[in-house]
Amino acid sequence: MKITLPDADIEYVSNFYNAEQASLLFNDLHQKLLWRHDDILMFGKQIKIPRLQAWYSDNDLSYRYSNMTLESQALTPILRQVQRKISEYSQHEFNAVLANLYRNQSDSVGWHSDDEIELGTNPVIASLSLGAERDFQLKHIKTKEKVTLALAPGSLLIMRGTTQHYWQHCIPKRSRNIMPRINLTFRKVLY
Ligand SMILES: O=C(O)CCC(=O)C(=O)O
Ligand SMILES: [Mn+2]
Repeated sequence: MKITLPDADIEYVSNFYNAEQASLLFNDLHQKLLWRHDDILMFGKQIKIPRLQAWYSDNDLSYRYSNMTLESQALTPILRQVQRKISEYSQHEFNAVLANLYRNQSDSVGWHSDDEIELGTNPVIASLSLGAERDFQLKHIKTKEKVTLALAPGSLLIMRGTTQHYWQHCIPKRSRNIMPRINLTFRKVLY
């Protein structure tokens, strides 16, 4: 399904993996990925980011953002299998995946665009959701138009074209209890 928004090209596939496959994948990745609790430099202080992360890439590409460098691991066979399925569907090549683990409702990611210089202009970002459903918000940087999409387990969100240039996105904290969620964002790092 196409999400129709100005200056964006966003596709949402609700059942990219069915419920059973999504739950198996969640359990496997939850147990086996090398989850790290990284620090971010904020106002001169090192503070823990509100989620766990793991960075996997071909060719040992490291990943720098917000003053952190994530050390790369080679993709596991399961990540490779997921990458292949997403590449086939999207007709796009990826060479890296950032995994996020939101342990509960207090974990989040703040407003940002996936606009790191290493991703080039108009990057294609494919984002697979597993575990609990979480709200994903988008905000246009000029008009401030805001939309909320609920990302269901097994769903795939593909952002293309100028999306990262005009829109920021976030996963907000919530006050009601929410179970863990894993998100895999596949990217193509150019150098
Ligand atoms: O968890 C999500 O759906 C989004 C994660 C994200 O925006 C990122 O890792 O850049
Ligand atoms: Mn992002």
